[in-house]
Amino acid sequence: MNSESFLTDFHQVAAIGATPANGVERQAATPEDKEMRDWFVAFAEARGWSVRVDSIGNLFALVEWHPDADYVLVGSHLDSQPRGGRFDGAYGVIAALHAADRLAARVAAGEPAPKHNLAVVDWFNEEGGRFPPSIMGSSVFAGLMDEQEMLQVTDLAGVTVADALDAIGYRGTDERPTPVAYAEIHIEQGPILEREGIELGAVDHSWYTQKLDVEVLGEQSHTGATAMADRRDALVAASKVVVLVHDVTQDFEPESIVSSVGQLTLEPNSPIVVPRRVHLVADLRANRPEIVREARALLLERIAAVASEHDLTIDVRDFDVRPVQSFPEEGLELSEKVAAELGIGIRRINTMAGHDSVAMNRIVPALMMFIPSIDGVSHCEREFTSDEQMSVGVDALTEATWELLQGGLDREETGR
Ligand code: HGY
Ligand code: MN
Ligand code: MN
Repeated sequence: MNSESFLTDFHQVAAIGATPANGVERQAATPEDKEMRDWFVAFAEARGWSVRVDSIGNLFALVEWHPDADYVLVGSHLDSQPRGGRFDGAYGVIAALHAADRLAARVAAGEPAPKHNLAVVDWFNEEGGRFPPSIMGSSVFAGLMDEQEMLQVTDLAGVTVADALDAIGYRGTDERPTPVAYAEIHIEQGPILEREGIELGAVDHSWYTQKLDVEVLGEQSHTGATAMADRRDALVAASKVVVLVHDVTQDFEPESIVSSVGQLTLEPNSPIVVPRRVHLVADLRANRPEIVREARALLLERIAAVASEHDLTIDVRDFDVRPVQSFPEEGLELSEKVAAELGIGIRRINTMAGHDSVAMNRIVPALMMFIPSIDGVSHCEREFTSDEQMSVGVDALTEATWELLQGGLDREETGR
């Protein structure tokens, strides 16, 4: 198998949910997500691989050499952010399918069958744009989130995860493949590999991450007939909270913490009514947990001052808290060995973005690799990685997966 067939598939799939400026709109459990999943199923079935869908919508293609062996899982996610990039997640799933194709052909051509079976996975709702929190399907699979609770999460239109999965026909009942190890390749979504001219990243740690769910409760009144002193304007207070979330990063070392408010809803959202309620979500991340915890404490203090200044209530709730994940040393060394054998450059690198590997590393040894992002941008239509860079990644993922299939990250090897 050469990279041509991977590249043909990647560029063909990029047309699904394509937006005018080369991005994609494929939010979780939308018709476009269904189209991506149908493509995944067709790829697997054309090769005689069996397909399973579990009860939170995770989708698996099984390459089985032994009837009762357990599985190395390899994959990523096919859902995207609104008007997102065509590489985030989809690259890792298509690369995993092609790695599996190459390895199945290698065994069919006479190579002894490996110790474990292989399962390629498309994790449901990694992005968490339509249905927060993110990394949902793999976190339910790993037992980190409650499935029944996640099935009842609703989008802004009040549609539940359960109904949305039913609507696209991907709310399954199949048994989950038993994992022994996990591998994922993904675009870096940052500037380091491109800046240093290095083809691969071996992900060693993930950043500490949490969300703040903020509800600002003021009082509705007439924008034209209410004296300024009598207003309890939820949007003015919420706007100050948004700026506080941004400015708190200035209390710390540059680039040691990142924060944003990415979602805000307003009620009643009428041009001549003083807003009574604003709901917003803040995202806080740092390379060390204590930085996020300190920023959170500063924000709670400052938000309380805004509430009293405007005589209204502001409730703040922690959610989607993700501890730092350290990926096993054996996996990092395995990636470095594969890179050396392929003659490609590699360096160890943190991930600031969350990934399904962060959930999977909680239950089995996980290995994550990055390929460069041009200009380091992601979650936007400008997201880009070249064919050459993607092809190098497919080669590396293929060989790393082959090592895992031989038992390269089995527990006795990693002592976990
Ligand atoms: O949460 C994340 O960082 C991922 O992009 N969903
Ligand atoms: Mn992703
Ligand atoms: Mn993403």
